[in-house]
Amino acid sequence: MAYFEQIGTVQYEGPGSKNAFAFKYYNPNEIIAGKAMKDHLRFSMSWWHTFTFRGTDPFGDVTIFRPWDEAEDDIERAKARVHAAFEFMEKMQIGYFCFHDADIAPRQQNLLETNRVLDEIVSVIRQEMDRTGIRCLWGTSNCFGDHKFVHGAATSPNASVFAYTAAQIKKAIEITQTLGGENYVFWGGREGYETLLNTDTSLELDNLARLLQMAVDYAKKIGFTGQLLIEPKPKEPTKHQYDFDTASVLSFLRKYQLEPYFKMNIEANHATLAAHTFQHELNTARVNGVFGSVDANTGDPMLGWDTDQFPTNVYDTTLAMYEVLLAGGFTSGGLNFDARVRRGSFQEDDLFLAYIAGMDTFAKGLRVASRLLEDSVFERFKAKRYESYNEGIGKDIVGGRVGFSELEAYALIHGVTSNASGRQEYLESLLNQYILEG
Ligand code: XUL
Ligand code: CO
Repeated sequence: MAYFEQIGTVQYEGPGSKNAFAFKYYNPNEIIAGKAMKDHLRFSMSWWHTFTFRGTDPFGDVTIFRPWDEAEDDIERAKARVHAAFEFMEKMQIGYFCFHDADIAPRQQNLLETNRVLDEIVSVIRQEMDRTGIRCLWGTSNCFGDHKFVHGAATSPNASVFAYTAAQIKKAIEITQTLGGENYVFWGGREGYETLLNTDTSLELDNLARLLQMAVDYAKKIGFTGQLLIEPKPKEPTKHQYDFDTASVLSFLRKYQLEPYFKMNIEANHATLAAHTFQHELNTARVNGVFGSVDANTGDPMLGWDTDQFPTNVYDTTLAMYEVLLAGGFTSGGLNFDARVRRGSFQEDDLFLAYIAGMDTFAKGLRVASRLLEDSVFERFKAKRYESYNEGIGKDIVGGRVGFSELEAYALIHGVTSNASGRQEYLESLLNQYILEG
């Protein structure tokens, strides 16, 4: 059964097109900087926001009624979603999907039954993957939604919840492996605290590290070769999430000697919630060698919560793709649209329009970023700005050849040379010029 009969495969028609159901900037096979756009961007669909989100918010009930949700039986519903999802990805020319265990298959009375149903749905997904060639970017486990996770999962004060979390993640890694997932993501859903008055942060963080080490060991044991990723987020649902941002995740990983095994899955709206720009988070991951993948969305600048909107700001996507290109591009990672249509955008075709908007905005960002790099616009400026470290005393500082005494002797004789302008406004207008012209 087809769920989107009235919509054909979305094609590239170029910036002049007035067809709402066409790409204006995303041309999958066009070569940009030596690589096809589809290989640069590695777009992925999030199962949860695209196929299970039904428009609810804290104030309101379901607004989204999908034809694939009509079956009474929840296992039949899960299977219908698989077929709808693959039809959607094929028509959108999206090569990857990401999933939580909980959104591909309904939870059952106990772990054994839940795992059995998971296997049943995974085999339907596998068939669809074989039919279409669409691949799994990453899998993850939902260790936050169910009531047992009320006080956290690996950081719960209840050891049996820790054990259950481990069992759930074990299964999620196994099914990710069965689906050929290129990564496995840890998002610390409720790993954080509401108040320090009842929280032993030291034990909770040790336990979180223990769980991650067990995951590393188990992945190795079963030969899962996908990249393990951590997705930082500063708050929501808890007041303080331990994986606050890239810098705090890095210091945690370093403390527990886990850094070699993990990279970052950077989410745009999570960066905003941490009072960072998306570019900042990507930059921190890149310069520390832990850039992995991206959850592509945007927040609303007026709202302090995770709105998971489709990204439509070319300025942000340009700077994001600039960092991605500087990082050498995606390897196992990709651009997963961890984004959902607004509650009011409840028609099926809104899903297409939303993904077209997000994909075109990133495609445009890629085009501009690659031209900025081709012309070394900021690189040339930066090279000049730091040139005092290429010779004389600067070269000795970075070469580790001088200490305080030598530098004091130098300062006494030479004082300081004059500083140069940072030219911020000029650089910002150059960026505008590239965005507007390209
Ligand atoms: C939550 C979030 C998740 C993770 C996977 O804010 O972004 O969807 O990406 O659990
Ligand atoms: Co996410």
